[in-house]
Amino acid sequence: MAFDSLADFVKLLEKRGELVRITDEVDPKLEITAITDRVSKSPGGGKALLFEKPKGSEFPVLINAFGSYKRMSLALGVEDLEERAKEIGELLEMKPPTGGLLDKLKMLPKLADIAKFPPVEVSRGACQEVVETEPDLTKLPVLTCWPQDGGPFITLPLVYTHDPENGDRNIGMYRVQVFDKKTTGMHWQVHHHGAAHHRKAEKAGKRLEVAVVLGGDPALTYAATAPLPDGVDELLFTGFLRKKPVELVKCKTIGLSVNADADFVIEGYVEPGERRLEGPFGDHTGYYSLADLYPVFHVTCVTRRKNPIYPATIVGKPPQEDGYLGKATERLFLPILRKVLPEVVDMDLPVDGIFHNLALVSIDKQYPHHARKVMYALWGLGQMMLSKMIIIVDKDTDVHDYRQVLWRVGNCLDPKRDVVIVDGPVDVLDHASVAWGWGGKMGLDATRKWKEEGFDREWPDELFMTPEAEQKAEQILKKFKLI
Ligand SMILES: Cc1cc2nc3c(=O)[nH]c(=O)nc-3n(C[C@H](O)[C@H](O)[C@H](O)COP(=O)(O)O)c2cc1C
Ligand SMILES: [Mn+2]
Repeated sequence: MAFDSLADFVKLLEKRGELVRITDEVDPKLEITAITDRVSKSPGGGKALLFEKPKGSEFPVLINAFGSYKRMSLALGVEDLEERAKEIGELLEMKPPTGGLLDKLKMLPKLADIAKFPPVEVSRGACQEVVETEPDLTKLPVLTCWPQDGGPFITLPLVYTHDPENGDRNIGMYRVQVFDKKTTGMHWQVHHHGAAHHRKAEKAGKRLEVAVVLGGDPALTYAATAPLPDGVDELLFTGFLRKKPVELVKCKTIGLSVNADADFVIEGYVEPGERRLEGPFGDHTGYYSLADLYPVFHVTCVTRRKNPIYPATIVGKPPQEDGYLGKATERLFLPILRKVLPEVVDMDLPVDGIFHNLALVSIDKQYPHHARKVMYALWGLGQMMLSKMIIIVDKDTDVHDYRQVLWRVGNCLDPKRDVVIVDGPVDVLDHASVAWGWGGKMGLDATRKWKEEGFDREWPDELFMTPEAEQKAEQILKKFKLI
């Protein structure tokens, strides 16, 4: 179920007909993006691509490897994402055994599973087969994605840091702009855990050690994008996803340990107080995120496999590869969200609504203004705080069917009564908000309105045909080959 390396995942993709090798020379500057953008916008997300001859580098580039529902599932070791979502639900449902020995025994496999999750230190790792003490990032096939980008960007990095106060580890995916052989930007946004570690280090006037890791088991790459709660270890989550602990090796020049199966490890540090202009960058909004001041990463060493694969992605106008990483989060985190908000029946974050900017949520409405309670709760819950628009519907609406949602909004909403406008934090990538990092938010209550909510008119019934007439219709339609 777990992959020993990124190369192993490539092998599986190839076996399943999910990968195309591009044997022609292609430039990582714009050309790889132009090709991948077309492929990822083809029906179902197209194929994963392995660019074997990126111009100017000896390392092959893997891209769009997560870019379909099937490949995203395979990356997590399952045929269908829902299998992993179900497991998370079951884990959270675990209750103390009330019955006898049999009841307790039934719990054992699950508990054994949990005991297997934590990462383990090993003495050697494939990620250190080659050690380059004179690091040169320009040897990597780093993509310059869009014409107005500020330079080349590492787009699928796992950024390791430790909390300077309590030592908690964090791994986040934060893009890395390569400035020169040994220096990069560090684009951890203010709401994310890497930035929190950096704030603490700066407050203490301390250097923060950072490792930027590329490749290894794709389950960990996904975990770096997942909105885990503060202090929850991405490696523990990965151990759970892959049913095998992540093996760690000590870095050569810094005190961190990283996943031993990685393809590349870039070791270094961020100095307190140092900033440099980062960006612009063609972003997942489909617009350029503007250049801004961000911390600077100084590279002390690069280690790698003998034959590494350079993993990459591009972002831009949706749909693209990141949409499938996002869909994995939507499915895997629904059971967790429902632990806090059990009234939530389902949720859809449409890729074209720029994911968390627009959330469609169905609820089992139990009391007046229940929809508002859910909106406010979501605006206070982890990265859902960045949602700009939340649409709440009753549980009989399928939130994945956007036509149904529009039909409810068109019908069940009085804008004067049912729209909630508040202020709050928004994504720093949001260019329309009144200010950087905060702005307006809108909640639409498209549920059926109740008398207790002040609705004193009669709410009409929806149209449904009788079962008898439906039966007759079925018979006639079949007979005259109308269906
Ligand atoms: C392809 C991709 C690129 C991303 N780039 C960034 C980025 O540059 N900066 C950032 O703060 N978050 C970025 N994110 C989002 C974070 O990875 C995500 O919010 C994650 O949960 C952060 O981890 P954390 O909660 O441990 O901070 C990106 C996500 C993806 C899928
Ligand atoms: Mn985290």
